[in-house]
Amino acid sequence: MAGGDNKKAEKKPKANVSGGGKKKEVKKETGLGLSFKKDENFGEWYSEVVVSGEMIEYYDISGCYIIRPWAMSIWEIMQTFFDAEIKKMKIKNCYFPLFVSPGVLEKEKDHIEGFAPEVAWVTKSGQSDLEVPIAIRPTSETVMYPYYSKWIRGHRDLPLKLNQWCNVVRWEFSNPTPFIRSREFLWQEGHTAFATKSEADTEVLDILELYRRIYEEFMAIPVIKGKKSELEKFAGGLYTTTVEAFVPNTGRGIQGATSHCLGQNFSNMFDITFENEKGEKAKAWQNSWAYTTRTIGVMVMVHGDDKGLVLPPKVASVQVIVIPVPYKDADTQGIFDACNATVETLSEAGIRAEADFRDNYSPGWKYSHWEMKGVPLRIEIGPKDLANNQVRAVRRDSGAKIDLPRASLVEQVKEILDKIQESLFEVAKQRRDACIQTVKTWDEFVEALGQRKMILAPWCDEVEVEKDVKARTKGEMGAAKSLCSPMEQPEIPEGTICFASGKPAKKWTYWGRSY
Ligand code: 86X
Repeated sequence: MAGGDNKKAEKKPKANVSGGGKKKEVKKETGLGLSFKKDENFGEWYSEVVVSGEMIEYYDISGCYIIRPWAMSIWEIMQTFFDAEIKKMKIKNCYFPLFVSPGVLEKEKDHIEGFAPEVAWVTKSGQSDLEVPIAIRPTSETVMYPYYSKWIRGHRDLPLKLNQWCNVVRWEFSNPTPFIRSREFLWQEGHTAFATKSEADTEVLDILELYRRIYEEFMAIPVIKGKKSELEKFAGGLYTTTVEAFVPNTGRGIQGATSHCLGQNFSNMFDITFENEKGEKAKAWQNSWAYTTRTIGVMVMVHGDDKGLVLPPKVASVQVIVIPVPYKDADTQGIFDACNATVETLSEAGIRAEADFRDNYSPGWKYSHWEMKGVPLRIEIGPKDLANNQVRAVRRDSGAKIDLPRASLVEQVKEILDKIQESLFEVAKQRRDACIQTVKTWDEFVEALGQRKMILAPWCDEVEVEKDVKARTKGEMGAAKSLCSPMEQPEIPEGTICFASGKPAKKWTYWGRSY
């Protein structure tokens, strides 16, 4: 497989986390913690925490990463939620091939022009060149829509609502980052077709709401629902909606997921037409929408700390880790039995609990290990706890220690897990909100951008003005762009002018640097 020149501007992963090469000495778990601090060296901290937290292993192809069970289980929990919700909406799962024939890719030429360098191609089988090279899907419009054209004949064939869970490949050249920017990633892509625009419009927002829930209810990350500008929308579509998250440490916005109304652009291109009730030929209205494994990266960036990952209870595959704390002369068997009983009681109540009985690690080592992995709640059971018929619980997010009587264990653990989930969201929201700055003038805008803020400004909504903002903010850290116009628009008083052009303002829009 070849994907063009891949030597451009790639940051080499650190030696101790890189795959490949001779100096492959993988950093052994020492339990001593991270060597980088989140507030001092965010980039290195992130690379280290995803590896030490056992989410990611680096791979010997740049931009590709091994998703280990600890991260995959998070993906699966979100998948279970989202999959059930879209099934309620009568969306059906399917699977289309990984490979795209070049002819069909051509068809979408106008829209893939800018993307073409990112397309990876298979050119050989064994030693012989393929007669016709085959592309690997970067997204599946061109794979799926010829069949939509075939399957949609009359109005009774609509709506057609399909989704697939799959991998896609985009051969990116800018610095790869686990989850955030990888050359292969997992996603769901939904592709739907309707007889009317209003049905399509409704679905765009229904899906966007599910994306908000994934971020806010599962990942405990606040997001802003909004609409992308003409410059930032998917060029092939009519309009693009988004949930935008923010990473305070870098001062960058990040698109969390996207739900597009494609209008009739693709039905024109792929001849997706149907006979309507009046017997006339009509073009289908289409949507597409996706969220990716990027969600996991945003979660690490927002919640992680200097001890490692911090997992929200709702997505943690282990919500409670039980650790025996035996002393030499203590009743070790009694402690082990209490640990087993605790796991059993919690598991029966639907709480994901495990015990760490490994005898080659000390309790202290285990504490840091599970803190590194971000388990929301640790339960320690020692001789004193055994004697008092209690356990000691320690919260990962706050470090707070609470003694829990074993009689009310389930209720109290449930309550604490709920509190952790709620508190992670509240803390993240306060930090995010503290980074939002409302400005009215260009000078205020530039100042806020210098302070790595997410900037809310009144805008005239003109493409040329956004291009101008990009040009005027070009620099070391990257240009500012519009992130989204929030669905919930604050009032725009009469006479409000655009922060960048001085023309009458049409809408409030978030601006900033972004991923
Ligand atoms: C845009 C648009 C759309 C379905 C979504 O955002 C939701 C799910 N697709 C994706 N896009 C491309 O069309 C694209 C095309 C090529 Cl050829 C490429 F190499 C990269 C791409 N990246 C994004």
